[in-house]
Amino acid sequence: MTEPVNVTVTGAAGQIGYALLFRIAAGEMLGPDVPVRLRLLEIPAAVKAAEGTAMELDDCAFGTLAGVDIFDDPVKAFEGTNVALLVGARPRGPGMERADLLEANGGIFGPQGRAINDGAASDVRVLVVGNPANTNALIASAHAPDVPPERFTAMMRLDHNRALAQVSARTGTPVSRISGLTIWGNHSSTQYPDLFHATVGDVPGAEVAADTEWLTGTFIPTVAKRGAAIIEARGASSAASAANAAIEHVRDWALGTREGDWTSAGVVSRGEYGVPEGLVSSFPVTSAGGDWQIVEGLEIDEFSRERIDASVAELASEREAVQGLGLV
Ligand code: NAX
Repeated sequence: MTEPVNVTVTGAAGQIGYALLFRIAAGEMLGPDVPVRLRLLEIPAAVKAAEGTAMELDDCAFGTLAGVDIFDDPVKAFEGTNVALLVGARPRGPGMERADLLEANGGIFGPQGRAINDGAASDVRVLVVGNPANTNALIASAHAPDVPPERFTAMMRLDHNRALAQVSARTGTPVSRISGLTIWGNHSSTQYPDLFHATVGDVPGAEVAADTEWLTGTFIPTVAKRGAAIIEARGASSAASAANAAIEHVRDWALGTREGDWTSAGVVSRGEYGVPEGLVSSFPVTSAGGDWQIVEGLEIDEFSRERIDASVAELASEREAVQGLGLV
């Protein structure tokens, strides 16, 4: 049997964790023939709940699950890890300022980055889900000087999938026949879902986007504010769709993106499309051989440029804030 892949999931007892772990264990993330060993990290108060989840994982008797270990210490949780899903984060509490939120998360993602640096396997790949995801990825990476920055990514796949679903609903085109969509920038309400390079069935995305009233009045805000709409309807934030997006992000990273298409992921900028170097921003990306590549050479018109710049400016100001706090 192949050697199991070590997968560390933080925030394992949370709602995304609950929607995620069973699918990873069932082989949906790395493939049906790849055994996984789960390493769950929680805060001490939630370890008991994580133990309950581990009991349920046992009870599924998944053929691809080689074992489950539970930790409340990041140093141990990331030992030998090949894939790290950083889901647990500090949510914004009532009256909490942005700087407080960034500082609280710095206290989580700094030590986790350090633990990954010191203990993870040399092929480690990291997906940050916990918000503010892009800046948390930046913080973790800054604490892992021995791990290439390309290995730290932030989840934009849920936004990407939300955009696909909206275009599908608008045009009646099956999702499988929509390609070339991009989410640019930050995982926040400033993100820019870009239809201009897409193909929707047999129609260029630019044609769908030509209805500017729908584009600016419905499509862009619906995608960008979908998280809030889910909370309003469900009384809780997105969980199953977020878990699904995390699985798809890692699956594509490990196994490659679909031929002739790209997806969106928060990856470190080397200055592509004018995004300042070092920011973890969403770009159009393909994956082959376990590495993301930014799709280059797309023409960006004024409409898109303005929106990309606004979201990237927000990322730059988050970086400035965490620099000011000494977190990067
Ligand atoms: P929950 O509050 O249900 O679960 C979070 C879990 O993390 C809790 O069990 C908590 O004990 C644990 N935790 C907190 N600090 C920890 C630490 N230092 N080490 C290990 N575990 C820790 O939140 P959930 O709904 O699961 O969401 C998790 C995160 O995902 C949140 O930050 C949320 O904002 C973010 N999201 C990101 C999305 C994205 O697209 N990037 C979309 C979905 C989601 O909103």
